[in-house]
Amino acid sequence: MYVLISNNFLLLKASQTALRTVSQHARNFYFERLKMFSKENLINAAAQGEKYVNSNSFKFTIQYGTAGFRERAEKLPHVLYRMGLLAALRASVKRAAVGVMITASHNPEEDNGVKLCDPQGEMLEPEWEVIATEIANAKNQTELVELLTAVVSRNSLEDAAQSPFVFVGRDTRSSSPSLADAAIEGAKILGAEVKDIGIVSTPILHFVVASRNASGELGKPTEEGYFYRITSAFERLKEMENLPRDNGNYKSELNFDGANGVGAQKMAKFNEMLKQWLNVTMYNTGEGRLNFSCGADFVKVRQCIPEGVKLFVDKRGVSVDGDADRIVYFYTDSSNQFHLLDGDKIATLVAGHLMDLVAASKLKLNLGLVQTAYANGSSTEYISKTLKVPVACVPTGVKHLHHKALEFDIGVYFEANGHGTVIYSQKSTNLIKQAVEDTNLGETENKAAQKLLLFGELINQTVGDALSDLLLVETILHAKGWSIADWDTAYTDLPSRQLKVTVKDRNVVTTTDAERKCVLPEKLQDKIDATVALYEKGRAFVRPSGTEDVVRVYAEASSKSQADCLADEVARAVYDLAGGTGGRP
Ligand code: G16
Repeated sequence: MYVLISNNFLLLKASQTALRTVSQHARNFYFERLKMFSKENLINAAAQGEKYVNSNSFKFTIQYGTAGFRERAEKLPHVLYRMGLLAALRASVKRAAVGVMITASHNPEEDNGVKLCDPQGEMLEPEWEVIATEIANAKNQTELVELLTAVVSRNSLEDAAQSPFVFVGRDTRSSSPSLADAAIEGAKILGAEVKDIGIVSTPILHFVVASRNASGELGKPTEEGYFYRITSAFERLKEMENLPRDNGNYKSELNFDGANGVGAQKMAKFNEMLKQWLNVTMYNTGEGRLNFSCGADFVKVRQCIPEGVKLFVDKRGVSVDGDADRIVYFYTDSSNQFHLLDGDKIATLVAGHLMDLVAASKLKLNLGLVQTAYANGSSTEYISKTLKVPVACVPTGVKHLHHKALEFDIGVYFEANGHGTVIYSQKSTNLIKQAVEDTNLGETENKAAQKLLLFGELINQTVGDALSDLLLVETILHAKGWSIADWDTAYTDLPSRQLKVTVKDRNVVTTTDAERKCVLPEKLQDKIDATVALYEKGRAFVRPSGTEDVVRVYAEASSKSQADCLADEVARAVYDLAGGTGGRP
């Protein structure tokens, strides 16, 4: 008995001590949290980042461009560390998870970069792009601490007590793991809980972030959750259609060019999960150099079959880019002529199909399409005159298209380079769900609503997603019983040509009117106008790239040779008036 009492006494004592220790930990934890963004911790964070700085780090200014920072990989470690710091601050301000994606997308293997993703899977807010640029370029620790302190005080984060949450993903570049480590260290030093999701496509990272903040509405916030959501919707749409695997002119064979990047790895997973429906032959799966003579950007700009791909007449070929957020289709006809079906063709196919479903469902939803200046003139004419869909034009960059697309109940947006998606407003989703559950609705209306709902799940609505877009296109072609040539007959693209001009400073070129008019340098637009006037159906514009150190030139005209000549002339005008370097084009 004595022993028992004694034991109980000891146990009581032990649990009191344990409780004290636990509450001490909790207090420490609380105070640690309070110190997350204290001046002391910001100074410490800036000091810890010094190991990523070298004598060349500040010899150049880096800009948050069309989709984040992009540079030669060796110039980026300090930028990535600082973007880790920024991500922790951003997550605290938004009180939600954010994402950091290490990638330079379509750029060469030697480049790398970072795209920051906001809580709903959208691109970083423009105001914060400015902050990101300042922080990336801070010349020394003092300047960096000042900038961080300004963010903390502007957003009253001094007492932030909740640990921010940051997802980090990366592409397959050899420089990506160490850059991801730098970003992770930066985020952690400011108290963030970091989930490293390894090698993923950019759209998977965006989905995972959105999904974690959507309280289960999008499924699990993991790569598996992404595959599950998309493949389930794909299979349920197939079940509803109840058609054979090959339907009419639609055949299940597909030739896939993975750009030697992450898209190939993730497509292999879809391939395995959906082999009942698709017969995919994979090329450029990682055996060659990333984006080199292959991938969506190469195919779009060069308008030819990517290296290594064997294509039979009228068979579908498809290319994605280095981080699998862009997609283009292509084929060759019986006269060995190459045909490109780019983002414009995808947009028209998708918009047309969704419009038919909206009409069949009798739901009152307005559908609109968003393009950029790169959209082929024929596509814009087809959308407005044949599809009779409202069409808007915005500057290059998914963030601009996404923003505009939010104005519609169903917003379809695609850049000609194959970057795009569809977004349903909350109102549309609610109306569609109600229609699906409405037992009084006719069978046709109800089925159309069910399909609209499933398309909304098949589509990665957070951002352009090459693989989700691929399954979307395949589903529509299958349902229509169309070959790629059938799809291509909707309208004929005007021949076009894109060129790059290297200049001393690409920022001397500024534009307006959704990049269709050049403001500076003076006289450049006059020269473009005068040149364009000489070409039948001529149109051309120039703009500074936001991902490469070049000025881009786009031209279209009634024939291929005319488009080529027009592009060459405009490129020479850029070279002459905007400080061209190297040989004159
Ligand atoms: C990024 C953007 C796209 C943009 C492209 C080219 O794509 O996400 O919206 O069209 O850059 O931009 P720029 O002409 O300014 O270089 P990605 O696939 O490279 O990330």
